[in-house]
Amino acid sequence: MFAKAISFALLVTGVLAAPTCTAPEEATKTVPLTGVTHSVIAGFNGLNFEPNNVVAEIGDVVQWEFLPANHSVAQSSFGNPCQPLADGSGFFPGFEFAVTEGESKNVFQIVVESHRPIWYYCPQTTGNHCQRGMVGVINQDFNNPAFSLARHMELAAEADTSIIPETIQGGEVLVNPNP
Ligand SMILES: *[C@@H]1O[C@H](CO)[C@@H](O)[C@H](O)[C@H]1NC(C)=O
Ligand SMILES: [Cu+2]
Repeated sequence: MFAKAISFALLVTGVLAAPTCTAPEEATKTVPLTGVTHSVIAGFNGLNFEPNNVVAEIGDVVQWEFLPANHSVAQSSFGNPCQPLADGSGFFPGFEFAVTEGESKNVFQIVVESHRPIWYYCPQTTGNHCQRGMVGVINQDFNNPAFSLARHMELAAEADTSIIPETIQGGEVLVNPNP
């Protein structure tokens, strides 16, 4: 009752003006959180994710923050760098981080749920961000040079097209704590 009354009050006062923000407690967390957050800056020094190579434990959060331009982030696979996962899964928060100065008012977070490599790209097709190097990885297999980030970037550079995922899904969009 009480909670309902509160959310109704928030609704009528317009506090929920940013409908894309999911409250943390609403997220489905399948692994216990470690409390560690890895920040990745999209658009740092041009068409880059910085760092583009994150090593994370299960339960760590990876958080993307967005510098000026109109970047996003979408999960891909090692062999197909500039397109979403073939089975329709994978995260993509949409294009809602465009900003002309400072950092975007929102950030995007995922929780790392395994040690398997997670490949991702910026799906901004205007300007071919993916092909030009805007790709990254979480937990690449350092013992397997055939699946390195360097090789992935080569494949990205050769990609004929970059694809904007159709579905917004996965992860969480949150208000940037340090805009
Ligand atoms: C950002 O890019 C997307 C995809 O190209 C586009 O649909 C959207 O209109 C752009 N937003 C702004 C504010 O430029
Ligand atoms: Cu981009």
